[in-house]
Amino acid sequence: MQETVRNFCIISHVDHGKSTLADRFLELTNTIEKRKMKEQFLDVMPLEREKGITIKMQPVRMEYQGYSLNLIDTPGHVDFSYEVSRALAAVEGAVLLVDATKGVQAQTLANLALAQRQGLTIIPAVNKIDSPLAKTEEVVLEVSSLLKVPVQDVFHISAKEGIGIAELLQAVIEKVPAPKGLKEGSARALIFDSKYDAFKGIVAFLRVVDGSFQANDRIRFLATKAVGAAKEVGYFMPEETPKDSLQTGDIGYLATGIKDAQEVRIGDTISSSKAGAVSLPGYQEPKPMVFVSFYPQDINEFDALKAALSHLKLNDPSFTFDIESKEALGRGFSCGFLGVLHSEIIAERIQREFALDLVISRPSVQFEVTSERKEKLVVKTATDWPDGEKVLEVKEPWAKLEIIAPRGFFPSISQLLLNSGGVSTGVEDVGEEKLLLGYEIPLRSVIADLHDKLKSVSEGMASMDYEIIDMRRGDLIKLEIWTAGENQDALSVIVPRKEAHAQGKAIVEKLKNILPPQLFEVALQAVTGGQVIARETLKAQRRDVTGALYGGDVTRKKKLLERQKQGKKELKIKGKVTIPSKVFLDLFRT
Ligand SMILES: Nc1nc2c(ncn2[C@@H]2O[C@H](COP(=O)(O)OP(=O)(O)OP(=O)(O)O)[C@@H](O)[C@H]2O)c(=O)[nH]1
Ligand SMILES: [Mg+2]
Repeated sequence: MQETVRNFCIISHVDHGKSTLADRFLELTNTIEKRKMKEQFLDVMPLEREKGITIKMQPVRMEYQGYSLNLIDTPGHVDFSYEVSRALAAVEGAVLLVDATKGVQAQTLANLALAQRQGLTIIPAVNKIDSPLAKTEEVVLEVSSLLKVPVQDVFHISAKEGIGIAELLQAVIEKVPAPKGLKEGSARALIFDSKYDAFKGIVAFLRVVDGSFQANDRIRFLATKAVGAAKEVGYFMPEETPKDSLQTGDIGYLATGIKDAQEVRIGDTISSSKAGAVSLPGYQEPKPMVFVSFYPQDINEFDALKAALSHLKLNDPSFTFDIESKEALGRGFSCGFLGVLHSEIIAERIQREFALDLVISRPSVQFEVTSERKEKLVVKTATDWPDGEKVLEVKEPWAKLEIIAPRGFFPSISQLLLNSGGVSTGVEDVGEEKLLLGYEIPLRSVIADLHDKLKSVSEGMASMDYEIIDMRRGDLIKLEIWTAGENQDALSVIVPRKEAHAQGKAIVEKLKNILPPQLFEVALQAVTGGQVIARETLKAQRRDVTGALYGGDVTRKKKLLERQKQGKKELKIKGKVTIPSKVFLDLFRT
């Protein structure tokens, strides 16, 4: 029954209590048995539970007072805002949650803007009112002025203590409109997420817009032109529970039986008609801006890594991967991500879910390099740098950064941003106590731990959100690391000219400490434009060639040492250092 369906999601800044609120809704509606309940129930991935953050959106259907309530819990971290935007396209309303101890923060604004752009009904609620640190009245005022609604319209809740939960759900039923859409005629549904299942094939997460889908229905994918049959349809309860059909306005899943990731795409429309169906507006695929190379530690596992990346992409279309190879590391992938945490999560998932050990490069941005001979070159890793050619211009991505912080931290935050190459674009008031600081800054500085630094200069009180604006000229050069006179290109990095010396020094020093001892002396050099700018020496290790000799045969001992000396000399000439993958691992770890 379309009239009794309500589709909504919970959005907020990271950690404001979305998943905990979802727990209370699941309890109130008896969707989960009491004895099975656990904190942040919808954070089903082990990685989410360990890190205490939501990474994937999670839909769940609840039956309550004659209504079918489809809730989608969303992540709050800035790297996962593509998840949020996909969830928002599947619903009519959003509960905007704001932590009473923190107030409005950067992703509160960003996610609210996304929801408003979708034209959703927004229901504001201030959470954690039980906390001794709660500044409930102040935060309610902040939220009411942000949304331009009366203070009475802002709900006061505690997701932890279960205060105000039934009233909030009642408001969802009353305020969020029932889904529109045509009951009769050909069926259309938006694929807002998907995952791979060894038995069911690719499972598409659907928002049915028009008509209905039954098991065994013939289906068509409008963008990819693939065809198939619905193997199974059902609801998220929250585990996949088969049903006879998915009705107009429903959120549920459809198992496609299809195994080829190219055929089932998030954002595509599934239709039941033979011809003529019009595609639903899909999603603007986000452009990855942070690049990290993944290499299998065991070079024989290249194909396994490729399969793992393909499977994960079904569950997260926002990262990209392209084959690359480096002499020292073999074949691997240059992968594009929406942020550093995003890259760490995918790397972790590969290691856990597919049992593959990886060598992971440092995150980098994508540069545009114009050299004398070539037109314009896209440089994702230092290996792509046009060696031996004159570089005329380098451009790098810049971001627009928004920081929300209590007034008192203004000086220390300004200093931090100045040191990171940021340019102030303005300051606005957010309520009485806080400021919204605008900056433009190289993305390179944002991904180099800016968030952690911001937290530390603001005692954890400041929050930030960023988005890419354009490419700008920068004074950047390639920094090479040489061992025994040989360029180890896998270790090259692109750095601002004025930081080259400090970074080069830091790398060779670290390399000296982690490189296993060699039989000959090894020069470790940082080189830019053919010039050595920093140097360390790894002393030769004297292997105990005489150890196996007992007694006092001095002449033999001498002879052996002599031979070793000679051997070393030869090694020094043709000496080649093979860097084990463990060293790359240690070196890339920040
Ligand atoms: N005191 C108090 N703590 C709460 C309340 N609601 C949630 N928390 C705590 O806040 C922390 C974050 O809660 P989550 O539910 O994981 O927050 P979230 O918004 O889902 O976080 P992300 O999904 O990572 O953005 C947890 O430690 C919760 O126990 C509340 O009403 N009162
Ligand atoms: Mg959560």
